[in-house]
Amino acid sequence: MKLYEHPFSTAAFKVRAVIHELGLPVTLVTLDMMKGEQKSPEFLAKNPNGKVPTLEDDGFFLWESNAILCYLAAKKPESGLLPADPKGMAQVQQWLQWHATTFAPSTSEVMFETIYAKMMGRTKDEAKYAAGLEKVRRDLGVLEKVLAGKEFLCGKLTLADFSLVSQLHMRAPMGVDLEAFPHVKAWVARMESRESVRKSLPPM
Ligand SMILES: N[C@@H](CCC(=O)N[C@@H](CS)C(=O)NCC(=O)O)C(=O)O
Repeated sequence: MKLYEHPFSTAAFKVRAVIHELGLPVTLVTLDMMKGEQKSPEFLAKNPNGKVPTLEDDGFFLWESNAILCYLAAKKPESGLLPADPKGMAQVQQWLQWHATTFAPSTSEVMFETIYAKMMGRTKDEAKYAAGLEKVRRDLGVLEKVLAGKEFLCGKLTLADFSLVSQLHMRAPMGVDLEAFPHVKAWVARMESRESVRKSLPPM
């Protein structure tokens, strides 16, 4: 298998972490995003969105990081990262969809006004930043309630933890403080202490 990715892509980070967690043989292919390799005709034939991460497995191409996580976990059902029982499976899907529809958009708003604005050499739009931060705090409040008395979102370690925690690894430059969310803070520390996650973090 090959994973087309970039070290600074949040969506690729969680896929790398799950690859390490499962011990799957996957070759990383880093695209030169500054040169626009992700929009080359050759790459668009693999993923018409021109985005990373994209997985290639013996002629089969798959994009959207959460779908890739499910595909990889399905190759190792014994890992329990994607439970097979209806409730367990649906609960993981619930969190993957909440990631895609809610938490990735709110954290991306904040990333856009901090990390990306700096990279693009423009000043931060304070109003947009404040609005994004408010949404992130709303979402952290949801995670805080769910994580009270639990080590992981679904009770035991699943894809949900890898997917959601990936939005927070750049919390310092994003100006996101977890002090008011002690259960989230402990969960992030728990996830970031895993070798699979540590090995996948971008070079900062
Ligand atoms: N929803 C997608 C997001 C993918 C995405 O936005 N990837 C970014 C990097 S994090 C990308 O490739 N951007 C390049 C571009 O849009 O040209 C997923 O979860 O895989």
